[in-house]
Amino acid sequence: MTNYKLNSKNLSKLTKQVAIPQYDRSNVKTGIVHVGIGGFHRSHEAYYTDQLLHDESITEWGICGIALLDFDSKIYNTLKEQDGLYTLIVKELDGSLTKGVIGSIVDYMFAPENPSKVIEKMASADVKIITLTITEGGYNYSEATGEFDFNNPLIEFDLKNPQAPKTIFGYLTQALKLRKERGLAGFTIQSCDNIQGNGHMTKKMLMSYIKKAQPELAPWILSNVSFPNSMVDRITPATSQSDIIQLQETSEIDDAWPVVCEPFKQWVIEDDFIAGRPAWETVGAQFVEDVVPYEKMKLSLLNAGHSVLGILGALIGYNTIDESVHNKAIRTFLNSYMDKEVTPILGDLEGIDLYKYKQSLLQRFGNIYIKDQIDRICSESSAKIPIFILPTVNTQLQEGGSIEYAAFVIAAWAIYSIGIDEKGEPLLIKDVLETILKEKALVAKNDPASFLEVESVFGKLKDSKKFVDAYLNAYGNILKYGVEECIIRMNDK
Ligand code: CS2
Repeated sequence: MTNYKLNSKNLSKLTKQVAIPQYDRSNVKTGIVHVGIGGFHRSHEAYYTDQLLHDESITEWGICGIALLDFDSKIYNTLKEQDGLYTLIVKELDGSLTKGVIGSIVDYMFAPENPSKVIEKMASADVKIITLTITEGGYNYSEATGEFDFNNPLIEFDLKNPQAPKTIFGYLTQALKLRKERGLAGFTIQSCDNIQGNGHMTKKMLMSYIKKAQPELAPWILSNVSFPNSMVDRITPATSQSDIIQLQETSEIDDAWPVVCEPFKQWVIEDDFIAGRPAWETVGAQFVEDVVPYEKMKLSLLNAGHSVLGILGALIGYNTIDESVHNKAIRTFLNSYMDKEVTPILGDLEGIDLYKYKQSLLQRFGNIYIKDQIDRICSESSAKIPIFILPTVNTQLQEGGSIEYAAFVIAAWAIYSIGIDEKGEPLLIKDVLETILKEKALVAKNDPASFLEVESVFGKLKDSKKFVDAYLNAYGNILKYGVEECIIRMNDK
């Protein structure tokens, strides 16, 4: 089979096996600037938007993808070489692949190369929405103070260099300043990150920055920018070399960076778009008045479930999430965590059958074709745990409920942070707090409670005797019996 390098010119040569954009991309303007063009954006928002653009009367909602960090140069270069095109490979539950070339990213920029170009783009009249996937840690929120972290050197840099910033806060501030000066309307800033109240968080963090950087701009922002909350969902593992080869072998496409994902997708959005929005509901998104309950459900069941499977699985020596969930003891543990500790805090969710939701999660985690990497799940746990697990713990502590399973996972994470699994193999820890975590984890071998002193992760949790007792008990047991034996004992209780 002949393979063609994926780009606009070669699109028409692709004859089979793959769906291609059936709309004129050159006609599509960019109404959306998206910051953070990793795999998740490309399996989710860009996919929904591509579906939408198949209605050729819609020409104003193309995406301009921004690579914000130096680290993102590779994806930028790939998109540039491929005219913004990439293949989305959906790995169905029966192992078959559904492949489609996605065309909604019609423009792309590498921010470190030309910051003013990005600012101008955000400030241009066509742009109505800025969407973000900048990761949980990207919001510059300090768990210790509950506020914006002005000690971050990058923030200090942006305050001194407003025209050539490095963080999202610097970019948004400068773009909004230009819009105001030019008499243009504001825009919507829509976070698509896994954070409870992601719109509220974005607003709170941006306003803190603006009050320091450009205080006179603050009132204008409050009446000209909206920050809808949204719940986003689609499991998107890192693309592996074998995915790239499999695509070459099963299609005519030669794509340097396809995206792989599960069939499931969900996007629940608060309908608060100050400058208009695409009709994403026509392609499956849900617009609701209050997205908070959906976010809470997803973060505390799916994302926390991932962390549970990832951390326990990593210590046992597994590489992928499906291996972990197919271990009966871990699966039972996860079920108990979801039923005994998470479900009671969720209350009634109108229109949602929680039992079915939890069942569907187990099926999704168990998809053996996805091969979602435990390394991906455990990466940046210091930003994930405070969002995915600790809100559940704090609510349960207030209400006198069970915290035993969560405490076990935190103890396992403390042991994981030493960097060696139970077989004695090294663990790949990728975390901005890696050095601190490792230091604390080593001290914790003799004084386990000291791990809970990492205040930027745990806040004041170390002051709860109930939690600390459960954590110490779990820590000691894991070292003595190993994760699997411990959870078998817990499950038998
Ligand atoms: C994962 C998420 O990063 C993580 O730890 O839980 O990336 C998860 O796969 C997505 O939120 C699924 O929607």
